[in-house]
Amino acid sequence: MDRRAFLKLTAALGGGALLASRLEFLKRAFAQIPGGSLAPGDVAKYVLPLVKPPAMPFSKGSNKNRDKYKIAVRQFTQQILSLPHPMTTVWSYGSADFPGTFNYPAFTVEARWNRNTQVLWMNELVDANGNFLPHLLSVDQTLHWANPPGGMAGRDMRGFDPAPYQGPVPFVTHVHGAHTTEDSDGFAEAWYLPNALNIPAGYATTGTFYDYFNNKYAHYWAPGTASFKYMNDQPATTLWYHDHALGMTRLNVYAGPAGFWLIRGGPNDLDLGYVAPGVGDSPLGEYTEIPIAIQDRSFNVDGSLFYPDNRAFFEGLNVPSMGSPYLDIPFIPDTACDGLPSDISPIWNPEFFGNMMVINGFTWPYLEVEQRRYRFRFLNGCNSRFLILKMSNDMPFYQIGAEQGFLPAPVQLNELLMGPAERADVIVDFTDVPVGTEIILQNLGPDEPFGGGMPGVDFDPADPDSTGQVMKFIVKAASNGDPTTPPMDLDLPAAPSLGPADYTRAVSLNEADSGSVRVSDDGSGNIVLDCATGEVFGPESALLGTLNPDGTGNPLLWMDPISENPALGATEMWELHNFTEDAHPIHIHLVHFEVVGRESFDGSPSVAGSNDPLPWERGYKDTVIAYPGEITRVKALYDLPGFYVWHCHIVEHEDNEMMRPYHIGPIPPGAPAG
Ligand SMILES: [Cu+2]
Repeated sequence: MDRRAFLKLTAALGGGALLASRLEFLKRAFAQIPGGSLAPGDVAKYVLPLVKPPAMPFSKGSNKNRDKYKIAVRQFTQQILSLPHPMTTVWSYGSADFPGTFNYPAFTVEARWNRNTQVLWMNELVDANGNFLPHLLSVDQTLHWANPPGGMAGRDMRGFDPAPYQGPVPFVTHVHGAHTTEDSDGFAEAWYLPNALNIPAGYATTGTFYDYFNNKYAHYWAPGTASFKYMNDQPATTLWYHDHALGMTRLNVYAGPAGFWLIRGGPNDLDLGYVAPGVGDSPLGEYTEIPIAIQDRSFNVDGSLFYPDNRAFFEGLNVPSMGSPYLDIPFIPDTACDGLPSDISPIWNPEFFGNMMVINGFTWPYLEVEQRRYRFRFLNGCNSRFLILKMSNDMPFYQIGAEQGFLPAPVQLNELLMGPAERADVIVDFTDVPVGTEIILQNLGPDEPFGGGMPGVDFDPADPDSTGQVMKFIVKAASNGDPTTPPMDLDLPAAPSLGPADYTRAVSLNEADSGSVRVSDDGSGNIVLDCATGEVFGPESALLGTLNPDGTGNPLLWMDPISENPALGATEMWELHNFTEDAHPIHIHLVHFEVVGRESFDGSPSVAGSNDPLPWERGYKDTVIAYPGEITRVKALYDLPGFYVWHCHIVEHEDNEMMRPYHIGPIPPGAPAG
């Protein structure tokens, strides 16, 4: 029995059997991935040009020491689907001083190495009258979430109202991969509501850690805002910014707000001679350096974003177009088996896979490229989906950088594997491609959770008619000479390696099934409560944790005391033990880490293809794929004191316990966590 089959069998003893049968069911029942009322086949591909997000303009107050921005998140409509489909209501960021800068995805923050960026982040999810706007999507109040209705005593706790939350939206922005002090990191409990006129009485308007940081550092943040400072004192690289509010990141990010944050200059940068859009440049102009955010989304025929509003969707049940079968189990706060309360959230879905590809805010765009080289900074901005990018004509990518800077040397690749939140800085050379050639950027990753392995061998690749296509390149003649260097000739200025670790820390990735809901198929395909003979329903959540002395995982909740407490200035090796049956992209805030290698529990070779770091993992990273049944080792310097988080970047997992706070240095007495 191979290891993958073994994992499947062991998983079948828990909730995995239901999951497996669900996937089989979906494959039988659908020609394509279920989503909203708009079918992907009804959206024309390659009719919209790729948008190249221009640079975010400065606000007043910038000086020779610091760039200053006022960046608000607002609600607006944007044409995302190909015509004649309607516009989509989305959220995104823009400069509060320049109304024309609001766009999904957001304009790019261009930061200079070692130069401070000060951002006043403004939650402006309000209507024209100053009243709050409710969420575009269904917020599950039964997760451990921000919970403003809980008031000061009940904020940042689990709620018990199974109805979708209709109140003002908590929001806090995190610059993913930024090296910042704790108060500027966007800690999940540092959220704040918009400064709306009609906040219901008794609601908490700020998260626990917003108040903690505001008081500790005497920030005097105005209501509905937080001012964060970024030092940009890290190797030049591709970061991105997005929401991080507790228990609702999946929804806040899916609604649109995200943008690139590029750091340029310093000892670990190289002027490669490519041209990126600047402040005031046209998003449809011609550039040779282009950030490309890839996101899967589903839509309804009215143009609105579709995201599931019930757990049954995940099970492949209660899909309106299919009638029955249905999912009939008790959810929180109802009573389940043995007189125990149900622990299954009614709305949350364990993963979500959109059925259309949205690239820089357009469905399946095209890009005209000249016969020359281009630098693309790819971001996997999907909620759950792992991407395997490939050019339809088999032309290579030359990867030069990962999340935290340049690789030690360029790597030629025919496929780019990217977990959620990973970035790949690549050069593509169209010089010798004949004029008129059309190349599809394909996706061979699965339309379901990823566990490693090869498309077509270990899993079915994405639907070739929809999510298997990303965008199209159309080659035209060069208008000028190409001043850039052939990629394999580049001498990259990668940052030096870390020294040996001072401390090795074992942590775990776990999945939990229900403790009180047991179910069976009633013979008609319906899944119903069956306390007497049913099997355990799952998954209930995914959890990080520590390792028990016997080598098993010790799952911990978000609210459990801090267990990862590196000394200030320590270099630590973290060993990520993945006890689940899926791969998880693990992100550690603040630090840039080296991938040291992988080791399977049973001694077989890593499903990654090598136990050594893969060639594109040899630069610094901030997000790493931890494969099932394996230990993944990462080493980093923990060099600033304070509270940070580490989490899975499958944002559905992150929102339901697959995130833990950690603290560097002694935990201050009286701090709200520890
Ligand atoms: Cu995960």
